[in-house]
Amino acid sequence: MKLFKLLSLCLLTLSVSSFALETIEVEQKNKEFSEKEITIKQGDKVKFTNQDPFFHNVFSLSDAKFFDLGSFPKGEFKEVTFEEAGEVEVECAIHPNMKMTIKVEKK
Ligand SMILES: [Cu+2]
Repeated sequence: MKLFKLLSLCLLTLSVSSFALETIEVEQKNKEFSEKEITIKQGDKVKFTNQDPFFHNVFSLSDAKFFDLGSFPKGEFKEVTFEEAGEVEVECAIHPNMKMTIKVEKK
């Protein structure tokens, strides 16, 4: 009986850790990303929130993740899921100086 309890505890821990996908928030404020570089795991999401009183258009041309969120105004956010491992360079189409890196680690 004790062994059974231990086993089920192990299984529970395993399933929680393999399904716990994270959402990491990155703000766009003062024409900058709030993080210059983040490291996430495959399957994690990044939530891009615009905190500036003007539009941003977050995108990436990287092989590991190609996306274009379009321009969105203050207070709005868009989420991107990173399924593939690799390095993703994120930029803003409206402000060429805005850049950040997302490192996606293998799960
Ligand atoms: Cu911008």
